[in-house]
Amino acid sequence: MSSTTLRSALLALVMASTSALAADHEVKMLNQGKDGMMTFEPAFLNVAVGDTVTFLPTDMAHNSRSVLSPAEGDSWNGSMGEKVSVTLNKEGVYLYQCDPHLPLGMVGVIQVGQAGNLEDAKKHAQGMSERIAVNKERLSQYLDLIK
Ligand SMILES: [Cu+2]
Repeated sequence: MSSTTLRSALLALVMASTSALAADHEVKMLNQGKDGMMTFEPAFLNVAVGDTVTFLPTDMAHNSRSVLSPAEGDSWNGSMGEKVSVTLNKEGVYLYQCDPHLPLGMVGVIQVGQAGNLEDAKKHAQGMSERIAVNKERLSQYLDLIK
């Protein structure tokens, strides 16, 4: 076997095992969580490219809708009280909210791989903050967890 053939065989193996290991992360939508009233839990996730995030209607009167994704990144728009899943294939920062509870600070942040669009995300978060009346600090606290 030539070294080039060996290398591509190894690469194929690595790619196959990476996709086989893609994780599914669960985020609960809660009336009351460890961050207070009306929260996603966990509201910050750092996941690998290709991982899936599933939002669970643990309490019913919530939804999850993405409001900022990196270029060509997936977006999602969950219905009220419905489970919604998204597989994140593009690196970057994703911001999402619960539509009825944005004023109560029900927001979340997902980092996938490198946070190349962090400045865009922070700028977008400023606009969101203007519409948050309670628990305003959450969004910036979650953004501060980005590495
Ligand atoms: Cu909500």
